Amino acid sequence: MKLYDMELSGNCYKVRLLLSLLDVDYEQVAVDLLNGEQKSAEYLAISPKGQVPALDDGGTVINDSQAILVYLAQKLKAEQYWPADAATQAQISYWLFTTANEIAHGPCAARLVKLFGADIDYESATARAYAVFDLMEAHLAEREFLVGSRATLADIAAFPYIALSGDGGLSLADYPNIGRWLARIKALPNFVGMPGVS
Ligand SMILES: N[C@@H](CCC(=O)N[C@@H](CS)C(=O)NCC(=O)O)C(=O)O
Repeated sequence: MKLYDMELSGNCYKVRLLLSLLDVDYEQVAVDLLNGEQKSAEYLAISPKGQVPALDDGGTVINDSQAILVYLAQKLKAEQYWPADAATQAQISYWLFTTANEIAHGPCAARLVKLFGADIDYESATARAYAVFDLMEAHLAEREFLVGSRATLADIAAFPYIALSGDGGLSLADYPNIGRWLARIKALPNFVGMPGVS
C-alpha cells in the first residue's frame, strides 16, 4: 500500500494516524507541494484534483482523506472505526462531511493563512473555526467520542485540524470538552503525532 503524502498536511496525517492505530505497514511517497509537484502530469494521473493524500492499494487508487479512511476501515475490517450498522455509519458520515466542510473552511483554512501565507480571508476562517468549536464543545459535553463510546473514523477525521488549531492562531482555552477529547485520542494505543501534534 502506497500513501502519497506530505508531512505537514493534516489531511495526510489523518490517514497516517489511522494506519498507525491499525498497525498497518505502508510505503510513504512524499509529494513536493511547495514546488507544485501535485500539479505535474504524472501526479495528476493519480490525483485528478492534484491533491494529497492519495492511496494506491495494489492498483486501486483512492483520493480524498475521508474516502481513504472509509476505504481502509472497510477493507481492513476495522469494525471499531466503521461499524456495520446504517445509523452509526450515517452518524460518522455527518462528522466526515463536517470535517470536509466546516473544519476545512475554519481551523484548516486559518492554519493555511498563518503557516503557508494562503490567500484566504483569515477573519472569516476564524469565525468559522470558532463556530465549529462551539458545535463540537456542545456535542462532547456528555460524550467521550464523537459517535458512540469508542474512537471511530469521526474522531480520526476531525482530530488533526482541531489539534493543529494553534498553528492557525486559534485558542482552545475556552473549550474544555474538546481539550479532554483531544487527550483521549492521544491516549489511543499506537497513536502517532505530526509536527504540531504530540
Ligand atoms: N478534501 C481533500 C482535501 C485535500 C487537500 O486540500 N490537500 C491539500 C494538502 S492538505 C493539497 O493537496 N493541496 C495542494 C493543492 O491543492 O494544490 C481531502 O480531504 O483529502
